[in-house]
Amino acid sequence: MKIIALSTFFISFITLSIAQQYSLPSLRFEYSAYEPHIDAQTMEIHLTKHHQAYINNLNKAISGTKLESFSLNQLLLNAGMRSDAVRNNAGGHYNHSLFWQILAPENKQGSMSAELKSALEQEFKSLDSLKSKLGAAAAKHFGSGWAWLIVTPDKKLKVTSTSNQDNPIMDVTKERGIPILGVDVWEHAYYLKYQNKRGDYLNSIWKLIDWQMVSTNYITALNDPLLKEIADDTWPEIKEFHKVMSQTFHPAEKDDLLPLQARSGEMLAKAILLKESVIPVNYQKPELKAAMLKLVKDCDELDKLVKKNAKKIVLKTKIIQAHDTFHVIQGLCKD
Ligand code: MN3
Repeated sequence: MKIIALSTFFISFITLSIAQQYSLPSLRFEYSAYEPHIDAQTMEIHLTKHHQAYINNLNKAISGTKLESFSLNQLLLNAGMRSDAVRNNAGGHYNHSLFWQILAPENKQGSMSAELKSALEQEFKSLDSLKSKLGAAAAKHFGSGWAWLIVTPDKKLKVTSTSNQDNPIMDVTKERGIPILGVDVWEHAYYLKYQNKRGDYLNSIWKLIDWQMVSTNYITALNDPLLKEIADDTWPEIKEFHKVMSQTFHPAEKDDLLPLQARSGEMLAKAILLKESVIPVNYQKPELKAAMLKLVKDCDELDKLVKKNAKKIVLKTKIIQAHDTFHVIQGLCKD
């Protein structure tokens, strides 16, 4: 009996330690603390019913799949490859977690850091102008969605909006970056108190924004490796080249030259596309241009050797060289 109990315990322990289970975060203050701008009932239903439902549905959607071992950021980054259930509910969980974090009652808010203040002034001239930009992005949004203040891959601030539970981390979004402030523009966020007066809700929400928290998010976002992942993701030509390089180079390492022999022309074409692509702003430097030219030259030589039926050892030496050049390019794309 004891043995069975112990092994059952052990199995559930193992399952628990591998499976990713999301859970509801706590609010920083009581439901009523956000009044009169957001009423207690709205806060409670929003957190315990709406947010909880995103979490339940997300856990259900990933349960028993390889997505259980993915981080939330990984789920968001490649949202375009996920089911609607994962995309909507991972977004719903991330977006609401950020929303609760940046809200605080008027007398409990910290002040804005000098860094964020200066970045805001540089981008928007004044806090008032940011508020009206973000308010306009939210107000003109058709249907349900979010308005955002994000840090872009080139480390600038930008106002954007997304539909449903999408957010700017996702590859399905046009303007990408890490959100540091998000405003929920779903009716469930304001309807009990404001009914159809979305504009009044949007004016009031500013009274609840904790700028100290947004300042912390700003510094965190600037240093977050996720920003580089988003930048790479917005450079499709390097992803495309990387794919064909790894699918030909790794077999070649094991003396299987067939994939390379079949795809050397494609590799050359993708190296040319890469050289001619728009390099993300924060990677632009002369060494990178030079390395990309060298890559085209390497791939061109490789393609010619393949077409001349060169010996395996010659092809292998040459693809190692092209692979080294690509490594130089990747190295130059680190901040
Ligand atoms: Mn909501």
